[in-house]
Amino acid sequence: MRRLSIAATAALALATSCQAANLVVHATGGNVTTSTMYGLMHEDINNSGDGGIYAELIYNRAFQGSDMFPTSLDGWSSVNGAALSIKNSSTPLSWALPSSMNIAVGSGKGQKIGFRNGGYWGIDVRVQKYTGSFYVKGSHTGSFTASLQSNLTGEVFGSVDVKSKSVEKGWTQHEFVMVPTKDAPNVNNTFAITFDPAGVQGGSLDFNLISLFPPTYKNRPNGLRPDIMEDLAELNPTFLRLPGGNMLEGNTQTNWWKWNETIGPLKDRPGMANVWNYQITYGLGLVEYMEWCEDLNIEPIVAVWDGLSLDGHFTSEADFQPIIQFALDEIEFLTGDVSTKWGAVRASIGHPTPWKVKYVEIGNEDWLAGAPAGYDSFKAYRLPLLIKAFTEKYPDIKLISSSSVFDNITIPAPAAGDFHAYLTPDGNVASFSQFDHLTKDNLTLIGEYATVHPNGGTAWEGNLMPYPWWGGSVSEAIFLLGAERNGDRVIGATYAPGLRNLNRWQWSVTLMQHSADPKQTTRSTSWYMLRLFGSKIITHTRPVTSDVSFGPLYYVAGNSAEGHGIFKAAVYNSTADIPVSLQFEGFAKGATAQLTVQTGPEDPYGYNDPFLQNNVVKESTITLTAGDKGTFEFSLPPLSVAVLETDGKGKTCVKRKKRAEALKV
Ligand SMILES: *[C@@H]1O[C@H](CO)[C@@H](O)[C@H](O)[C@H]1NC(C)=O
Ligand SMILES: *[C@@H]1O[C@H](CO)[C@@H](O)[C@H](O)[C@H]1NC(C)=O
Ligand SMILES: *[C@@H]1O[C@H](CO)[C@@H](O)[C@H](O)[C@H]1NC(C)=O
Ligand SMILES: *[C@@H]1O[C@H](CO)[C@@H](O)[C@H](O)[C@H]1NC(C)=O
Ligand SMILES: *[C@@H]1O[C@H](CO)[C@@H](O)[C@H](O)[C@H]1NC(C)=O
Ligand SMILES: *[C@@H]1O[C@H](CO)[C@@H](O)[C@H](O)[C@H]1NC(C)=O
Ligand SMILES: *[C@@H]1O[C@H](CO)[C@@H](O)[C@H](O)[C@H]1NC(C)=O
Ligand SMILES: *[C@@H]1O[C@H](CO)[C@@H](O)[C@H](O)[C@H]1NC(C)=O
Ligand SMILES: CC(=O)N[C@H]1CO[C@H](CO)[C@@H](O)[C@@H]1O
Repeated sequence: MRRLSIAATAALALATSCQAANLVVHATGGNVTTSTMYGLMHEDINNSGDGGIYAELIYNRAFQGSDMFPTSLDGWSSVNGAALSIKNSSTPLSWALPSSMNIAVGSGKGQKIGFRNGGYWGIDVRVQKYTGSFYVKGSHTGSFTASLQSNLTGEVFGSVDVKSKSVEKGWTQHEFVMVPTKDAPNVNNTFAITFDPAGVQGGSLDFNLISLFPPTYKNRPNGLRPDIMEDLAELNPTFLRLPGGNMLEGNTQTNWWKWNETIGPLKDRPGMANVWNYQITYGLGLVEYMEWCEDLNIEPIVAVWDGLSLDGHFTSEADFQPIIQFALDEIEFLTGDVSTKWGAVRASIGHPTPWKVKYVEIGNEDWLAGAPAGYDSFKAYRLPLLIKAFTEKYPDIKLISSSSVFDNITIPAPAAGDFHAYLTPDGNVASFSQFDHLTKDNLTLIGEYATVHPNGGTAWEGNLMPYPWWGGSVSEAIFLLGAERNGDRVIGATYAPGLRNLNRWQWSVTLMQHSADPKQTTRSTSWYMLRLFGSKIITHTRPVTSDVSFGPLYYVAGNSAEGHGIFKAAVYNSTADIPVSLQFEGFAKGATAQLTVQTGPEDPYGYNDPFLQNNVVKESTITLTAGDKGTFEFSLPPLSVAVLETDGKGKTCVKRKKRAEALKV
């Protein structure tokens, strides 16, 4: 990995870096923004869904498999000599879960036998309520013992007896609640189910869908991990792009994310061969994504499949009608009232009240897989036909094409685009003015961005950096300032991907990292930068006049919904502090503002390390009082990110002007 220190190279640019900036934020002009700027994106990439935000603790809970990832006993091991095997029963639990685990009683006498599971690289055991269930088939009298114990010492932290209802013919579900009596000192624990072999008639029992949940965010059944959700909530996000990027597309024309198979009881969800090298359960399904949005009070951006898979194949025009119908049905499922076909299905699984969907995205990165033929088919019929169908049936939904005007496409009205940017720090900064060229007719989402390579390390095949790093995060801030300056034309921006399990991953640079151990849930440097930028929403941009051009200081200014003045800035490629004199037109001497400044470690490549549990981002907030003409004086250090908000006092004439403006509208 090449390391071109940002601070060191910046010395060359020193000549301009000490210059003070005198900025005037005008009280009129500018544009109303979409005010959805900072969002979230979820991609089920290397156990960020299963084993990540989805709180299920049991690994391979239902023996789901595919041609790519054959059904296996991965994650399971025997207790006291029970013989475990995969069985495809002639009476499976469901069409979706054809395989189950057979436990042959064998010769073990007197001792309880059974099986254990080590979770997704461990299980966090604490004195809290665990909710579990499992299906059994086979004649068994007596009880099952569900327990959590250390895999290192054998110490049992919690256990519960569940009376057997199991019979020879047919599957019965057993449910239980367990509260361990002690916190485990580490995550090296297993969950086990054991039973007395003497109670078994017929030599064996079949088990399937063995599930265990810790408490979830807002106590949702089949819900999400509270610590990760709390960290996401703290970002004050406005939307979630779901269900993902590449995962939506799938690997082939038969293996893609089928929303209709991700809903309803878990036993009706077959799962899929994920594009990131593992089978997913579909436990985190369409409804769970909507509940995620509901719980964070954010807008879903629902991406629908548009016929392209990652192997480059795409649906022909002759066969395209079912693809359109499938996408329309998905939105009917979400938004239709109970008298519609799919609205009734939604009601039947416990959600009679329709959700609201404001944005639908068509496909994912259609410019990439199978290009140029795939992209040509997108431009020729896949995109236009879907736009036409949605415009007719759902005229109020804002449509987003998976490619943007920066990807060589003229997007048919009224759709917007989606631009993805994985750049170097210098690349981010160079993109600062990119969105200035959009017109009101070319709105765009920035559906994915992240700094993944250091400067000079631009080869896509090259190693990604191990984690987001502070210099990269500052450059992302500048990229985002460029987007916010055009907040009337940029719908929003979302860092991608969001999460990475430290035990299994192939994309290292993610907003957060996690493992079974909540102590390792890590807020990256970019997470801190985004928390600061997301904490203040500019609902109206304002023109700024300045006596210096952009660089090394970059900024945007505007108003919040309450009419407070907001100024966001970042400093890149400077070795000296930059004195800033910031005047908000219409503010008087004595007005006050809060200024929060973030700086990083001396080494711009410093990062937040889940194994050290450190935080390299320093943040401080001070109150400033305006001098003459309502001017705030402060200075911003090299590689810093800052947000200033006036407290709204001392701006009487702005209020009058705003009122006059409002009347004009
Ligand atoms: C407002 O939008 C127009 C284009 O629609 C743009 O030219 C202008 O720079 C914007 N003003 C601000 C302050 O962002
Ligand atoms: C069970 O069925 C799956 C396909 O659903 C197949 O891949 C697997 O080989 C079968 N296993 C056994 C033990 O028959
Ligand atoms: C439990 O410990 C054994 C060896 O002590 C190891 O082989 C096994 O992988 C561990 N299981 C889990 C789930 O950690
Ligand atoms: C405990 O579990 C962690 C996480 O899975 C693993 O990295 C570690 O090797 C385990 N320790 C022992 C002693 O098994
Ligand atoms: C879900 O929809 C796909 C595409 O129309 C279809 O092939 C599949 O059979 C459906 N699944 C179920 C369970 O109905
Ligand atoms: C842009 O798209 C058009 C139409 O699909 C194609 O003919 C042209 O080659 C493309 N240009 C570039 C630079 O990709
Ligand atoms: C930062 O400074 C270095 C050295 O002068 C220069 O190569 C690089 O282009 C600068 N980056 C930006 C984004 O201005
Ligand atoms: C996840 O990431 C690792 C590490 O890059 C990679 O080797 C692996 O193929 C990915 N998938 C699985 C299932 O481990
Ligand atoms: C590249 C592109 O799609 N540009 C479009 C932006 O919007 C204007 C106005 O609708 C179109 O004329 C352009 O083609």
